Amino acid sequence: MWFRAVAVGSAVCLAALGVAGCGDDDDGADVKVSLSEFIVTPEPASIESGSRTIEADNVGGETHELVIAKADSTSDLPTDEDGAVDEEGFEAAGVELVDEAEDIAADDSKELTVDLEPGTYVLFCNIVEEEEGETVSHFAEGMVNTLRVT
Ligand SMILES: [Cu+2]
Repeated sequence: MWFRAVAVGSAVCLAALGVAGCGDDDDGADVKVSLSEFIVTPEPASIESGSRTIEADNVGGETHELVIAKADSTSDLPTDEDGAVDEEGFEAAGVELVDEAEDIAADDSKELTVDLEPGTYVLFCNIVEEEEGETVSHFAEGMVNTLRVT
């Protein structure tokens, strides 16, 4: 499902290359989510409900992803021993996975179109990597934020 949204997003991105670049505000996304080490910033942070396009814009230097989950707060998300979000545990925790855009390379962006009901959504990157023998969870490092839908 997200694959199709990604393909559309990439086509828009390619078409915009050389004209205005990718990720400019004029591409029609309702929310632009900036991803970097290790911050997730939605702009705006509050939008109205309905079918909305969300652009995940990797402005950092590493590959990131954007996962959208419906939960009252970040602390509702179940985590595993690495400090990463345990997406397998969503149902038991009453958290709903809405959509995700994976493998967004540095300077790249992907777009999702999602139906958003009023409430709180948690936006995070759930990449876990090994760095010099240590496990680094992007979520645990701070790649999480919330989006309010009214
Ligand atoms: Cu990340």
